[in-house]
Amino acid sequence: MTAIDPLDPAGVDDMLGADEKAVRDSVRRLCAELIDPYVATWFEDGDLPSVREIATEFGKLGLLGMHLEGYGCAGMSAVDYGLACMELEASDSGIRSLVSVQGSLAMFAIRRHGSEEQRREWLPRMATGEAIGCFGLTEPDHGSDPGSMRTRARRDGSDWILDGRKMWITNGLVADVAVVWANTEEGIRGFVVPTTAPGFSAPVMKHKLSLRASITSELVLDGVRLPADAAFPEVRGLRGPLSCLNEARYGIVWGAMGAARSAFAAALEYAGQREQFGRPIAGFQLTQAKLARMATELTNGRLLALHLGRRKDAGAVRPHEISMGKLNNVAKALDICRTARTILGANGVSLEYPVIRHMTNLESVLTYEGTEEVHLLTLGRALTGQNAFH
Ligand code: TGC
Ligand code: FAD
Repeated sequence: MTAIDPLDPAGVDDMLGADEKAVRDSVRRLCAELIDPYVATWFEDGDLPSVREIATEFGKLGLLGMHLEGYGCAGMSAVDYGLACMELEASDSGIRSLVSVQGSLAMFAIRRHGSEEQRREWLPRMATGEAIGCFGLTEPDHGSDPGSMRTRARRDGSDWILDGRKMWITNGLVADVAVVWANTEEGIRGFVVPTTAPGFSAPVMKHKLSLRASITSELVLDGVRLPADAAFPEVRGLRGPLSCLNEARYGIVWGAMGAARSAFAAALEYAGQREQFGRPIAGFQLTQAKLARMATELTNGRLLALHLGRRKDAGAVRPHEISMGKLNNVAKALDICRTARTILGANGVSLEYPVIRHMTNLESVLTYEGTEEVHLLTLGRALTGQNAFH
């Protein structure tokens, strides 16, 4: 029998071009050096101590805002960006989050909706990692329903005054710039807020048992005065933030498969080495059934991600397709991690192995960027034409 690559038993890699494989391999190499030796400790400590150094190294490789054009961004394809997300999340979902929030949320918002001055001021520094961004949409009382947000921006002469609170904001404490969405007399608008602005603070959120190698904060806006040109000039309404979420959700479609691949690889290796009843547990039919199902779902998930990536590069992908991808791939990644955990027995709950870390991280990934229910209803709305939200 010909030997197969157990991490790619159906040859999905054959659908990638040489340049795409080179992008993937360079991200994989950087993560192996910069993240993998340390990430379990960061997770255990509930911190990301070297976030600035990581951002700078990612910037050197062109990973920050890598699918954006101009202003120092790498201008890579959606598939390249997806492959990068998969490698980053194979290291840790928190590391992919750092890059998602920077590139797909904060930078994308400024690139798509910002004025020329806002782009020139922030994007080149964000692309190198010198400046870190965050994206404030969720509030304590408004998560799935951001349209009801209470954060408010009012005029004072030509200035804006922002008051309100955002919650669960990735990178908040370490950010140099926050893209904040607030209600105004003209509906929801986006604001570019330097985090040094008086009245702005970002108290860190503690007690997370998921995504621990990631900094999560509240954003407190207490009479933050901004000049007239701090607002995104054109975009009004939820369309603004949701256009950014499409980008980040797309990255998660790939990223989740990275976390799942890492858990699968750990389980496969463990099953080959661990002996019970005088033989490797990989020889038991029930273990093989688990591994076969995991490999099949990994393959399905990667195919869906690649399909959506090719459609995104062709300008054809629609939001409900991204909902389908996030819905499927995060749920399947969680299943894979949970099954991997059982194969490792008691070792499955130890941070000596990556499995429980990925599994608990994915609980956050299931909820953020639209919960499973939000994506089910978004897909349901597209299928039936009936809006179940309102
Ligand atoms: P709805 O009436 O559906 O839409 C309002 C306006 O938005 C437009 N729209 C979209 N535009 C672009 N992309 C999309 N995916 C869009 N979906 C809707 C829509 O056409 C409409 O435009 P217009 O011009 O007609 O006004 O709004 P709704 O209030 O019914 O809400 C729909 C719903 C529930 C799907 C939406 O609110 C939603 O997606 N909620 C989930 C919120 C969410 O995902 N929050 C994520 C916060 S950020 C985060 O989690 C970062 S995690 C860190 C990391 O990524 O690592
Ligand atoms: P809720 O909206 O209160 O939902 C609670 C439950 O009710 C869920 O199961 C939900 O699906 C369900 N539900 C709600 N509405 C319906 C409905 N109509 N039908 C059926 N069920 C429904 N946000 C940001 O803005 N920026 C960030 O950087 C960011 N980073 C995050 C990092 C982490 C680690 C986490 C955990 C979250 C982060 N978030 C961020 C917030 C995240 O986007 C929200 O948690 C998410 O949108 C869900 O909102 P919620 O937690 O308020 O839950």
